[in-house]
Amino acid sequence: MITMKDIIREGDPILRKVASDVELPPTAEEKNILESMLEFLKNSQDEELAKKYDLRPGVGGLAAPQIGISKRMFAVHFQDFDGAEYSYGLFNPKIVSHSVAKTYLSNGEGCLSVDREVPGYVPRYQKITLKATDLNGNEVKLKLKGYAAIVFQHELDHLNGVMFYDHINKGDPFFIPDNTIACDQ
Ligand code: LHY
Ligand code: NI
Repeated sequence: MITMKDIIREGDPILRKVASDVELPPTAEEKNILESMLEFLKNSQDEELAKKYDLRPGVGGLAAPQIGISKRMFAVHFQDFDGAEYSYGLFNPKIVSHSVAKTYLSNGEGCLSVDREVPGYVPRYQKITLKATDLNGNEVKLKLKGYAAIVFQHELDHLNGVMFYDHINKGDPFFIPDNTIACDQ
């Protein structure tokens, strides 16, 4: 079972590496790891289990490099602002198209691998179309917008060695670029 002690923190070079493609079909071990990543997210969202295992509550996404595995896979488990549920373990996710428009969370972003608050806006594509292979071996094509698009892009970034704060404007952390709107409830 994955717990907080398994989570790689900022400063470890693995978080800055470009992860390798998973050769498909995935091995049983790769599938097991991705399933346990999804289980970690579910546990973190269960108040009792989060307390019991001392998990950071309400985590919505986890990428393999964050548990020390430099492979292109991540899990997400969260509800969108309008209640839509997203629960996936994905191999080799890829953005195949995206909007020009961008969006950002007014409260900024955080990261399981970052034990500090980093203030500032993180502009991301407002809409993306993502292709990947899911845990059942099916190719999936997901159209995502707003909050869901933000979470998936945050996780995809981890596969490319990118941290959320890399996107924050250095001179003016709350600068809003052209064509960018807040993602709010
Ligand atoms: N998990 C974050 C989490 O709290 C992801 C996140 C946070 C995405 C804020 C968008 C906004 O679930 C991770 O850091 N996973 O990488
Ligand atoms: Ni993160």
